[in-house]
Amino acid sequence: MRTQSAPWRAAAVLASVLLVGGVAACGNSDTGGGGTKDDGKITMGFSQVGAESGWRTANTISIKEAATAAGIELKFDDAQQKQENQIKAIRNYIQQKVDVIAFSPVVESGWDTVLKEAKDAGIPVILTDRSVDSADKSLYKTFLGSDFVKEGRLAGEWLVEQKKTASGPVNIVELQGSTGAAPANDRKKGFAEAIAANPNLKVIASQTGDFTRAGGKQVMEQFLKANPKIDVLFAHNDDMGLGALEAITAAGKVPGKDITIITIDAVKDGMQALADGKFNFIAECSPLLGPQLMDLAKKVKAGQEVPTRIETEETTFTSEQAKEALPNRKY
Ligand code: GYE
Repeated sequence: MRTQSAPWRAAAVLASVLLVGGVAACGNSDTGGGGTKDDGKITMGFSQVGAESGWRTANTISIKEAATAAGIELKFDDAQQKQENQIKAIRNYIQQKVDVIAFSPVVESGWDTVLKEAKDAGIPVILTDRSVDSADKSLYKTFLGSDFVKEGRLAGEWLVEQKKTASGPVNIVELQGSTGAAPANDRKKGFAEAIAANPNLKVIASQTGDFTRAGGKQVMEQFLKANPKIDVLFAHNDDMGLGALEAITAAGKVPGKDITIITIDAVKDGMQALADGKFNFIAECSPLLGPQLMDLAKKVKAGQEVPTRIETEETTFTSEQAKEALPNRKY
């Protein structure tokens, strides 16, 4: 019987060698410079901005679902739009020796110290959705997310086209996203660059509404009180635009007619408002970053090279296009 078991044993040894090799190829080797656990499973610590908007909710769902689908253990923290909470969460993940840290930085500045701590601990960092302004690009492996300047530019270019025959001044109010956030800085910049093509187009007031409906409503009320003639609202996201709708209606004006409304994101509620003619134009920003993020985490952990910048594909919507797209909209 011994002679019969020998080939079987050889096969078993071979299988276990292949298995170990396979697991290493799937990302448990040390080459990723990552965490120190060796249980064959990737653990990701993710620090989310908050739950400020429909976009954010869809983004969180995408990340959680994709982690489960990819077999990645996800530690998730909601920072409630506060940088100090994100720094705390990242330090916790470093202490827990997770394999990969991913986060969506609430603001652009002030990350160098904590990112250096992660680097020194050998834990790779992936930025998703929003970026940081760190000069040292070696502090993170890659940035997966949208081109926010382009989104602002697309919004502005649409307006330039709409108002090309305007003979007098077109008064624009702007609801900015959270102060210091990359999408707020960049969307403002892209929009300003585009509308510079027509000197009639003027931003007469610009303030943060913190990316929330409540913020959008409150700031729009102030805008309406202070400015008798508002022709256009540019809101840095759908939620602020949706909040502003209430203020505009309460002021006796018809949104989408008396005031042209342009937003960014294209979440379902925004798309509904666009289809209903209350909004006039949306530049899309996709929150469905989960599957790509998990894929990147596996690659980074396996020590594979990844592009330092991965841009999300996006489009724009008019009211007619929103009507068509709405039935198939996932978020
Ligand atoms: O546009 C907004 C959210 O960072 C792209 O954050 C994201 C922005 C999104 O609160 O709705």
